[in-house]
Formats: sequence, structure tokens, C-alpha cells
Amino acid sequence: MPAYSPNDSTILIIDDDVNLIRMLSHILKDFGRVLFAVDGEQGLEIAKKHKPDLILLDVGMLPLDGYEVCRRLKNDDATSKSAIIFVTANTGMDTEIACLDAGAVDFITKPLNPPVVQARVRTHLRLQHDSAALERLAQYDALTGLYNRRYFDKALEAEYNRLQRHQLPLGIALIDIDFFKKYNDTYGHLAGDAALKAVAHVIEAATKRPAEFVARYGGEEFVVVLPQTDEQTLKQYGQMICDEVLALKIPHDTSDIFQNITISVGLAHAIPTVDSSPQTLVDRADQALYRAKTLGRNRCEISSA
Ligand code: GH3
Ligand code: MG
Repeated sequence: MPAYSPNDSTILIIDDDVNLIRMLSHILKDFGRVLFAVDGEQGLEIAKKHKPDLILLDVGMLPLDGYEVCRRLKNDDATSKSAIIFVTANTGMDTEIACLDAGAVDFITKPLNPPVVQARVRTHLRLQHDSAALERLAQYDALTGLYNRRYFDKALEAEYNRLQRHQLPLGIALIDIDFFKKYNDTYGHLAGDAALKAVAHVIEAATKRPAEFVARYGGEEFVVVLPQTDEQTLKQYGQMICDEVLALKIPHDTSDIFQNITISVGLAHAIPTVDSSPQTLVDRADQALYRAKTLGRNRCEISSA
């Protein structure tokens, strides 16, 4: 995880009392960038644009009160990750419960006590940092360092929808190592892991355009998403990774076809439509991969459907 530094955070204060904004800005000046808004609508706009780590939100504002602003922040994907602390003059238990029910992580009471405000803000900034770091880690496969299947499923769906809106093509490559069970049986599981890493590295290095990404799809299978790629370029890409894995020259004496590790690749290509789905594209790539296997392996096949 990257080191946590408490002074490079972004904090947004939403409050209709300018004096309170001034006071809070001063109390929080050492935590990083402090932004402010004087009403709910403005606060929502700034939160969307700057994605603050933490929002200090006044409860009693008009026309939108703090609870409503909090609900809207939590219901919008662009702002739902910011931690929210309510600032309220009301110390009753009902207010406390309402604040937490609305989705806040904590609340601070007025009149402000600077060391208490700083301590609460410090704690929540640290929690916020740790959970963001964990979330990033949860996207990766531990062995290869590639994105994992969970990330792939989500990212493919997003990419599919984006390209469907713009009517642009999407390519998928499913890659499977040939006779890998025999490799493990011959050289051992640790050597198998090292070979998996080497193949993963070659695929990743060959996948250069910014929107493209590689994920570990399962055991010894990888998947590549290639947005805005025409069919010809997709075929060239598939052949290139077959060639580059072979060029690694990882010895595989028990392979039925070669004395080195090889891969088979299944490709599929489509312009996404409203009534098609990313899964159909993956299924087509899987059928093409199956064909590559039955036609002899160490080759690349493209789905014609
Ligand atoms: P094919 O050419 O038809 O793909 O044959 P194969 O032997 O590669 O396919 P099969 O599905 O029979 O075997 C896959 C092997 O991959 C079996 C499994 O132990 C191995 N494998 C899957 N994940 C890992 C891993 O993380 N590390 C290692 N070392 N081996 C793995
Ligand atoms: Mg295999």
C-alpha cells in the first residue's frame, strides 16, 4: 500500500455559515486542500468535480438540508466514496441516529473544539485511505499481478456499454496455455507458477494501447479486452502473442506439439448493440479458443459469428 500522508487529502466543507467555514478551514489547514460550498447544490457540484476524501456537512441548511445532501452524495457513483461527517449544533440521540442512517461515518458538534475536530478528521482520513488501498488491491491477481476476474467482469461491462453508445468495435482475446497440466506434472507446481508469470508478463507487455487491459481469467487462462480495434488488427495481435510466448522458449518436454510452452488464442469481435451482451462476446471467443485447441494448438482462431 502507498504510504499514508495526512496532508495531501481533499476536504470539502458544506455550510451556509461563512464564519463556520472560515473557522473549520483554519482548523483543517494542515490536512491538505480545503474546498468549501455555501449550500447543498453547490456542495454536490464541487463533490462531483473534486471527489474529496472527506466532506464536513452542515445538517441545518436550506433549501436542501444536510440529510438530503448526504443521501444524494451516497446515491451517486461519482461521490459515494467520500466519507461524510455531519456538523451539528444538536446533540440529541435522534440527530445522532439520523446522521448515521443518512450514510455519514461520524458527526461533530458545535461549538467546535479544534483538537476534537482534528482528531476525528485524522482518523477518518486514515480509514478512508486504507479502504481505498484495499479496494485497489482487491482488483489484482496475487500470482501474476494482472487484474483479476472480478475486475474483468466489471470493466468489460463498462467498456461494452461505452462502445455501444459510440457504436465502436470491441475485441476480446481468450488465451490458454497448452498442455499445462503436463507442464506441472513434469516440472512441478512452483515451476508452473513461474511459467504462468512469464506468460502473463509477455501478454501484458504486448498489450500497449491505453484502453486495452489484460486479466487472469482463471487458472492458466488469460483474457484481453481490446476496445476500438478492427478485425485485422485483432488477428495480428492474436498471432503476435502466440509468437512472443513461443519466443520465450520455456522448455516443455512433455508437450505433444513442441518442446516449448505455447498458447492457444480465441478471438471475438463485435460492435456492441443494445440487445447483445458482453457474455456473448466472451462465449464466442471461448468457442474460437476451443477450435484453436482442436486444430492443433499454438494458434489463433477468430469467431466468425
Ligand atoms: P490444454 O492444452 O487442452 O489447455 O491442456 P491443459 O493441460 O493446459 O488443460 P487442463 O485444463 O487439463 O489443465 C490446466 C492445468 O493448469 C491444471 C492446473 O493444475 C494448472 N493450473 C491452473 N492454475 C494454476 C496455477 O495457479 N499454478 C500452476 N502451477 N498451475 C495451475
Ligand atoms: Mg490449458
